Amino acid sequence: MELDEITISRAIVGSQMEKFLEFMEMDVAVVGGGPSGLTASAILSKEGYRVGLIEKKLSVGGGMWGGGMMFPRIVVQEEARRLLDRFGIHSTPYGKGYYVASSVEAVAKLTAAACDAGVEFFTLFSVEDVMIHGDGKLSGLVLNWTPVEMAGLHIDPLTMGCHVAVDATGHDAVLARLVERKGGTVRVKGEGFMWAQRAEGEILSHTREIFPGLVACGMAANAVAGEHRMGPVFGGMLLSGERAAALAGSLLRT
Ligand code: 48H
Repeated sequence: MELDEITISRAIVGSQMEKFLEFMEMDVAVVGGGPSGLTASAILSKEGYRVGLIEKKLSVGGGMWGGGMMFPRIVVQEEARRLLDRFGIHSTPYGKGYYVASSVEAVAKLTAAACDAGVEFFTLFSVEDVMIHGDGKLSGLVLNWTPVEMAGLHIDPLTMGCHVAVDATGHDAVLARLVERKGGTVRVKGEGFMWAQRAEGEILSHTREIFPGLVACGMAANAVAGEHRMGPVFGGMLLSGERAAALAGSLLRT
């Protein structure tokens, strides 16, 4: 066949613009493509919701790629092992109740599960604000291209509407802080010292709707709550993503 560069360009721009327009109104906008966001989006999409995953970087995976101090391994505890199995991530037992997995495989399989479930990815999109109108509920995101943000260009953003947003932005808890800064009823206490047992034990109670229409999950949930950090044990991130999906699902059904 004869290849034509213009057709190739039209295919890329046309199909992505179609998706962008389709997702101008979505059920759930998951912001952040780390382990908690990938888990939440894969589960919600599999349940039939229209889910967009907004990620400011070029690739998803967040802080999981690097494992612990660049050793590409993660540890997952017994309680979350079923999620490794659910996503087909191989693991090896290490002592009683610890499982070790490849961080690369974990990111790849979570991402593949999200793709298979129908999640639409918007990479290099950076959330810089949120929409909250008179009803006091978060109703959408304000976004710009990450390169625009990096270059410090003065270019106005665009918006995408959503019924529920999930703050899966990790340590920075970006959405929670945006709402707090503009006078919303969220208070971000900031994350505490390393204490894996406590941080992993409490993360599910911190995974909650922190503002109408906004669910915090993963490290963002712990940062909002002033909870400790846990280092490279990732069970809590997967469990928190699963819980965020359940919460978002129930918000969508009410
Ligand atoms: C779009 C954004 C924006 C924005 C950020 O950090 P993550 O991996 O988040 P989690 O919570 O799923 O996982 C945390 C885990 O990786 C970790 O760091 C742990 C367990 N640490 C423990 C410890 O003690 O240190 O991913 C967050 C993602 C990243 O990919 C960001 O690029 C993205 O969110 N993001 N995307 N718009 N404004 N801000």
